[in-house]
Amino acid sequence: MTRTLRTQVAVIGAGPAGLLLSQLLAGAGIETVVIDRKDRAYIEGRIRAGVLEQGTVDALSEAGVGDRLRREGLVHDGFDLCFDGDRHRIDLRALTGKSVTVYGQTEVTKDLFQRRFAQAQQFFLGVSDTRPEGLKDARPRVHFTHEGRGITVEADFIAGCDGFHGPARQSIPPEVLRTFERVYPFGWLGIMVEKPPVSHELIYANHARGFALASMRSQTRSRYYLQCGVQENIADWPDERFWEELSLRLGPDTAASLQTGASFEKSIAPLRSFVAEPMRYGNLFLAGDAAHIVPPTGAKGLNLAVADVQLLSRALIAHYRDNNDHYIDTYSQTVLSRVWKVERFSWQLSTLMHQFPDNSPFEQRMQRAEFDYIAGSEAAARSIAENYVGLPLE
Ligand code: RFL
Ligand code: PHB
Repeated sequence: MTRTLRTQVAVIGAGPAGLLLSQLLAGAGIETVVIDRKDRAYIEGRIRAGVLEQGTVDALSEAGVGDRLRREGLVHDGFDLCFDGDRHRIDLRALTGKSVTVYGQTEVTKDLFQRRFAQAQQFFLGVSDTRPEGLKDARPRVHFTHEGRGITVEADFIAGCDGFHGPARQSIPPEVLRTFERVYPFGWLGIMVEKPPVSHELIYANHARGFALASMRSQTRSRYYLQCGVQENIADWPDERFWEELSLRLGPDTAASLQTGASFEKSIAPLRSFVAEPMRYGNLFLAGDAAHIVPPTGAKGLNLAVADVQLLSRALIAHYRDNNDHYIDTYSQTVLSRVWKVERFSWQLSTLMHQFPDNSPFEQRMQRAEFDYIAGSEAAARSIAENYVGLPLE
């Protein structure tokens, strides 16, 4: 028999977007039910983002999960762009007065889960057959199966925080939904290793052999990426080959201080730009990767999800607390205007920093000219910096 539950906001997805939304709403006394098709250990272990904008750090602090982040997060005042061995530091602090914080998405989700469980939040994890329904009704519903039992959550609103492959966006009628997409002709091969990072700041490198990124999670744990073919097989990338290729792409000076070791995570991620419009349909709101994807070059995906949720929580809180639907009515437009700017930055940095298989010699010279312009113009460098530290919410 199907069990029916009632709540104010049904949240599909317990990634950073769904967990933070639930937490921000709880702070205003608004009740949520959060469901996810994966279990907690899986979600917490998913290695993804590493760089948080100041606005993201502030939002997490406001949600009561800023303590460990402030203690363990590494504050970075700049990063390096390298082009064929030439190196230019983007001084974030000097150019914008702001910095970014290196703190893994795994840690963000652990902190949020811990806080939500401490407050006995209602979760259904490991569900299947998630199906949103009645999006234009006053009481929309989410149906799913949990531990073999059918469950229906009836709510005032549904928040689709279920990532790129989730069912929320797909439940918007095709005649309403418009999507915009660019798939890049390469992926990123990423590894994690228990060794101190090669440099105390991030290095993004465009080398004739392809892009490379030197990143980190802590003073003792490094994260490295290499541009690779989307169809490549991880088995063809034993650690030795990875280190050899990374050394070539970072150049001899940097490679001299590279500490190598056995990787404990290795995966290939495709690169994609994607936007779905609108981000609201009836009483369904999309937030995070459910509505948009950016290539990881600008480190924006998680930050964009957090910004969406800040605006969505403001809209829902105004609805319940002040009976004011202005922010609900303008949510999609407000969020999309920022999303498109962040898409532009991620696309620009990806286009500058990768080797494109069918780039003509002209396009190669354009990349070089853009790097030289950034390296020689404070205005150009500031434009990169202000996007990297995060654009204002609206
Ligand atoms: P998530 O994290 O994908 O969470 C969605 C959740 O929805 C669940 N779900 C369902 N639940 C119920 N029923 C269904 N049918 C469901 N289908 C799906 C999923 O199980 C999942 O738990 O989306 P969210 O919350 O919007 O968060 C977005 C971020 O995870 C993502 O944008 C970032 O990880 C992107 N990203 C980066 N972002 C940054 O801001 N800085 C970075 O440095 C950065 N680096 C990266 C990245 C993403 C990467 N990959 C692998 C895609 C580096 C990489 C390699
Ligand atoms: C990461 O550390 O995973 C990372 C850092 C910067 C990026 C993308 C990923 O642009």
